[in-house]
Amino acid sequence: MVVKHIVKLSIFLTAVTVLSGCQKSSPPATSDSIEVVIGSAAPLTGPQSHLGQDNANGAQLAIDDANQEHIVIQGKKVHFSLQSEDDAADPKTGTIVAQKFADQKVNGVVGHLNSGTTIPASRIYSNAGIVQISPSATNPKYTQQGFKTAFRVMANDIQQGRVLAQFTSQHLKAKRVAIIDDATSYGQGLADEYAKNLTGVEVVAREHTDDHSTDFSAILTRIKGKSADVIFYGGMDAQSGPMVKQLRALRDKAVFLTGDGGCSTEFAQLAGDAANASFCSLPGIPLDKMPKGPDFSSRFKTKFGPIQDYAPYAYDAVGVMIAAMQQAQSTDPGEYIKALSTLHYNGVTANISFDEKGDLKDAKVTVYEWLQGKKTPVEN
Ligand code: ABU
Repeated sequence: MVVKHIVKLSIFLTAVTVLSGCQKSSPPATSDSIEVVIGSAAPLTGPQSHLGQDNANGAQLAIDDANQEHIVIQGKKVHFSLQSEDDAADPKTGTIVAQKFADQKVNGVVGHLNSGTTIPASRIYSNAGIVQISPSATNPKYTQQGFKTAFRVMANDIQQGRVLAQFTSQHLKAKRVAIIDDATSYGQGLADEYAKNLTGVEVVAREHTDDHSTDFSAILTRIKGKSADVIFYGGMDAQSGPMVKQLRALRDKAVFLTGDGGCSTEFAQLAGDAANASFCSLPGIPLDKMPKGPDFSSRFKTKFGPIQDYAPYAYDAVGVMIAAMQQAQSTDPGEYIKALSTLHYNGVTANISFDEKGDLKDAKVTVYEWLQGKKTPVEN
């Protein structure tokens, strides 16, 4: 009998844990306190899990900072917590996570990491009236759908593609370019923008892979015969790292160039020496040139280790969301969204304000060169 009760209790507790899906270390809201839950959606499993965890860590640091400020809204103490969910970089899983956040009525969402998940999830957040700020999705379509709830805190791929194309002709002086992409919203979208903006440069090959492959020898062998000056890759670091390594193993000397998804610490780890003298772009200006950048870097590294790519943007996405709540004196997305749309927020990555679509105003893009395992901004 006792065993039966214990089993029942255990099943009940498991069900509660699965349904809530997060650790609840925070105190419950009382009449003089408010509990605010911010959702973070990113891949926490699979080849991009290091990037997803980087986003979640950046968001968590912002939550911790906000709790230390002892923020009061409408006379009530506010406690913030992060609910971090795994969308596996998969569009369908992304919509399941979004629906879960919508059902829970979270106060806002920072995410998703990938354009391929962010775009389908954005309709669900829009229907639920939940503010969504992506710290990393750069496909322009995300903010072109007319959803008032959709914001992003970095340059989009129209801007990034243009900068990379100009860099190809003006800095690299390339005449022949081969383009590979991973057939995702981000990778293919960026490759298309890049190709569209090339002037005086011939595209000698256009190839596609996917965001799970690691063997590119067939593609690279085909490309080698085309004598390209530059190989551009639209995709993520789990592919760009092995790709540049395999390129050098084939003794192809073409310059390797990629966008933000391939510009992470993990890229250099995966590529090893082959990363040397390759180039990539990142939205924004270098962190150490921003007034709050060095302090963020040092605090983040102490707590979580090296920054992969997007942690500072996730930190800013949470920061600007909380600043809007403070300005509106409301944690209700339907109320603070008006403040968010007009706010000027001094972030770690940029002075953040949004245009009418929810894109970052005056967004910058920087091109970096990898030298001895470190990325260094290229002066144009
Ligand atoms: N911005 C590159 C990685 C995320 C994405 O847009 O899919």
